[in-house]
Amino acid sequence: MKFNDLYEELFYKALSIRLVEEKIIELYPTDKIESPVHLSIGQEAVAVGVCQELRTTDLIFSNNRGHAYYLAKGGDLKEFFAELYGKNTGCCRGKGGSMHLAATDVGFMGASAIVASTIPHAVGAALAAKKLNKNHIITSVFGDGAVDEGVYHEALNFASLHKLPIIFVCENNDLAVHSRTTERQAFKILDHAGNYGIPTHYCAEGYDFTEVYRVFSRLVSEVRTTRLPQYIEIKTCRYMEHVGVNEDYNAGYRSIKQIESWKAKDPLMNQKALIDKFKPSILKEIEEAVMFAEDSSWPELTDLLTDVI
Ligand SMILES: Cc1ncc(C[n+]2csc(CCOP(=O)(O)OP(=O)(O)O)c2C)c(N)n1
Ligand SMILES: [Mg+2]
Repeated sequence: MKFNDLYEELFYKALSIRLVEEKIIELYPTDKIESPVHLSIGQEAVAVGVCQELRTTDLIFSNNRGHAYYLAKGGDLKEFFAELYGKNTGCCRGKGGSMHLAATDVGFMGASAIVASTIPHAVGAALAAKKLNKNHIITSVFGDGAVDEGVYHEALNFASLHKLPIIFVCENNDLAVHSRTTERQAFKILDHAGNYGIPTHYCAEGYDFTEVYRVFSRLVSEVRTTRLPQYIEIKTCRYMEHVGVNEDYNAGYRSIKQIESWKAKDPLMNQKALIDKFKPSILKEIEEAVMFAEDSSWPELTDLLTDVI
């Protein structure tokens, strides 16, 4: 695909992720996708803005809301749908499902259903990069809920103490399932991260891929040069329920007004001309990927223990 400028490229990538997840919503009632799905609809711009400046050799570790990062980092779309279908052509041979995607060939090192569990993996990879004198950098993406976990604190301390080339990205949608940060945290996320001696940054415009890109690409350059950790909190908004394919605005834990004000700023809802320009080719690609998943075969029983130990 040829783009007129960076804005178009970022828009195309973000719109692709949104349309992929809308396809998942459409397919889900058929039960062809049996794993739980945590959709990133509303949060795509963060993944796209973060991944744009990263090289294939840079490594990223994500949480269970990982579709957007898998795709933004360059993960294969056919293998994505095949994985969701549990087929042996999936990126994890059908054993990972939606919450455990990986595409190590493009530096998407994996996602995990266990909150905060990939943060120490990312720090370990950063330690390896340092010890082996490599020049790639590591990004660790997690939600505001991961900040509540003990291992998060150990990981930040270790990365700072050992001066590791890592960027921590906190995707703050203000929710861990249904609980707000004010109900869970007696501290401010950035104040607290800063106390570990890591420079901190904030981006309030998580709906705006160009702004995320602008802020994040500076951190990438910084870490490439200094080989020291950086931390960014990016504000965002999850439109759908925590897990599943429905809206849950009537569930009573957040206000619909807040979501509507976010949607009003969302380019993927408002830039009609660009949506019309790109949507047909993206939908074609999605249909091909779904057909690939449908036509692929299941893993054999004899494959049960391959690649898992
Ligand atoms: C260690 C652990 N505790 C609890 C859960 C249940 N759980 C799954 S997702 C989630 C909330 C995560 O919130 P956040 O990290 O902010 O990510 P978000 O869902 O908002 O993207 C919780 C508590 C879990 N999977 N792992
Ligand atoms: Mg959250």
